[in-house]
Amino acid sequence: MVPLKFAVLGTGFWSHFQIPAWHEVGGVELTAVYNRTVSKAERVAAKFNVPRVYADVDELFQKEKLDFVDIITEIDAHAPFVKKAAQYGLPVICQKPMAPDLATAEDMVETCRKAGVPLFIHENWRWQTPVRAVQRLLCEDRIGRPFRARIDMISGFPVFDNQPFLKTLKHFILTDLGSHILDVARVLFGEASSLYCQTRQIHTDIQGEDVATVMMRMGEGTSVVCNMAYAGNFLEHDHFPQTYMFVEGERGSVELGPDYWIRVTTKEGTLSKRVPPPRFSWADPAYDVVHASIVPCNANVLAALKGEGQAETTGEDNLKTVRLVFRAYDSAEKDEVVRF
Ligand code: 89Y
Repeated sequence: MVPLKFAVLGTGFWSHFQIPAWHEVGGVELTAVYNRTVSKAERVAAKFNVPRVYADVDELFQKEKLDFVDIITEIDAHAPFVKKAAQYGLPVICQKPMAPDLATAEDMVETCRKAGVPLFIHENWRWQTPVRAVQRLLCEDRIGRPFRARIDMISGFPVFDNQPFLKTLKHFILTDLGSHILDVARVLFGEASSLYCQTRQIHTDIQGEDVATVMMRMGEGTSVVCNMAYAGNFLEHDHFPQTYMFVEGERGSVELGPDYWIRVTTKEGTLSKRVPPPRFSWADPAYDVVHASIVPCNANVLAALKGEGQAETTGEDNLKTVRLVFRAYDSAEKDEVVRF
């Protein structure tokens, strides 16, 4: 099978994992990279043997024969580059969060729809090994209908060290982490019919909120509370970036705890199982479970690009997550429940 040719726009922190994850999946050939600061693109090209480097996106689109483009730039560049890809009729993958606000995200999806160009969002959290394991348990109806759930991603890890731009975001934790956690909530419990959110800012040297609590009624009525924090404080079970969960169902409960332990409790007792992610040599050990999830996320999008199935995280699907993120800001600002 001829590999699909693609280019990467944006060669920051995330590209160092996204690119080897593509190589892990296989069936693709990275022919060019672009970055505004071209020396950064040159470094990434040398590291991953990419033949061509560009400092001009139009020149890249005109000269390269591509099957798709993968956008891993800063958030504000997502919309202009997605629209440019649509102009060139090129299928496009865009990193989460899709856009800095809801209207821009809606416009991106509409532009691609009108141009007949497939748009996929690189939303990888739902592809984490432990998240898929919880999803399977719920699908197998092991604990009966879930009536309440808690999803926690709370850490003192200095996320700003590797991603300094996060400090400058006016909207921080809900866009950066909420995009993932609210997406996982949708995958496990269905769409939200109501939402209430409170936010806090604990760091004094950042622009946005670093703590968010979101409560939603989801699917057939499950109450879901998502606790998120990057407050920079000290916690006993701080295993960044592991997500913990507790799901109560009519016949039992599921707990996803530290170190990827899942406990399923029913009238038969408690069954424990460890569900660690695969370890890849190119992944940063401090981000293992997240970096490992890039591989199945890319594989799912690639299958859709090859016409072998429907991708989970299309632009249309991700718009539902983006809506939750920005309605959460509305709710926090007005201290009001939002109904969908
Ligand atoms: O940017 C975020 C992501 O997508 O995964 C973890 C992270 O690096 C910090 O929240």
